Amino acid sequence: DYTPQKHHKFTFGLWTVGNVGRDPFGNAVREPLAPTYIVKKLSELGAYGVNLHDNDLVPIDATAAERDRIVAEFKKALDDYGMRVPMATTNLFYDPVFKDGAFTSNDPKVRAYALQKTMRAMDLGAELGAEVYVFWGGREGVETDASKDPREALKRYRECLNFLAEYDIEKGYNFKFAIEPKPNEPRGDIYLPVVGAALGFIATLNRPEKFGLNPEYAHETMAGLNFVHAVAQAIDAGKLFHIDLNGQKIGRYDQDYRFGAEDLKTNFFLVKLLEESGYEGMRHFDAHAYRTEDEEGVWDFARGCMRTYLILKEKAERFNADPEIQGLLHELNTDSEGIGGLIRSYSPSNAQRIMEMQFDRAALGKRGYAYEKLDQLTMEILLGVR
Ligand code: 3MF
Ligand code: MG
Ligand code: MG
Ligand code: MG
Repeated sequence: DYTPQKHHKFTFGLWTVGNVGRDPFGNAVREPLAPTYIVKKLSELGAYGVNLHDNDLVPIDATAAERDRIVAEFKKALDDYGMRVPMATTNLFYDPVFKDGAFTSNDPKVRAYALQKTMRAMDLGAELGAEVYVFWGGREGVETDASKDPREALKRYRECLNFLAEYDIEKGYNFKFAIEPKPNEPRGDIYLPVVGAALGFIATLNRPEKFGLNPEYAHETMAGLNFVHAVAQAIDAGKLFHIDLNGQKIGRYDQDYRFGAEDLKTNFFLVKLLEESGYEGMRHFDAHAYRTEDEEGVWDFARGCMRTYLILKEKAERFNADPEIQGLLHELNTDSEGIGGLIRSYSPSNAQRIMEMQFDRAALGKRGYAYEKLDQLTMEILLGVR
């Protein structure tokens, strides 16, 4: 039974199931869905919560009174349907004011406006009970490097994030700030293009402990990278604060397909990694239905994301319980002579013993690792014949 339950911690953005199918070559193909209706539908499908940009809920030009009315209605829907808002973020990319970036714009007025908009959106996120606050720098980039020195851009980016960390502390919000890297689109190049770049940047902030990552499958995959390795590095650094799950082909435009729709094997190892790592955050889907779909197709899409995750989770359990696979893995990881212990940490005596070892290089080079067998057994689990 692959029925999603609240305890699975599945979340969707309002902007995901609410996506109306606009693309650079064509207009909307679906009617917008009211946020309160999305809350109801997702709850019925078994999701835990819904995430949002400020303007997914409150229009950018809303008056204070309109804002309060919209937020009150939305909170009522959350209560009525037992839904939470675990993550909030700022739309710093849609309005023309951000065409040269938000925190990295050449215009200091735009940078100040971006800070104001983010502080207000943090107030909103805190009011809705969000614990994670995401920074996707969608417009933080360039088409031409003639326009700004990338070192200056990083300096501005850092100043703004440092500023917002202090705002968070002063207000007592205690958000976990999660940076979401992306290599390009909508800018020709976006700063902090991949997970590794963001990890390096976090170390230069005033309060690195407040910052972590929100890696997205599509974004690392657009760059042709192995998403499982990126997530593993974030976990290894204690920085996996959130995750954006979806589907994407390498080398294409930003597709945001249903989770698991592309590269089943990578997604299998991704789910296995998340489940085995002790990651306790949300399983968030940042994706949307194909443009061919009507509203029914949107809910098929949402169901599909969660169902595929649960199927892959079960496949991971099957992988772990498979005697032949486990036998191969056991053989690969045996260390009958205790050599691994010598490598684990440097000491003069460990160095001495390694220096004195006689290696049969030819024999070591002839060894077969049986990865063909291992991968085929994995494939057979995924293909449902094992
Ligand atoms: C774009 C994205 C964004 C971010 C969002 C913050 C609109 O490719 O992935 O979605 O995820 O802004 O979470
Ligand atoms: Mg994305
Ligand atoms: Mg995307
Ligand atoms: Mg995303």
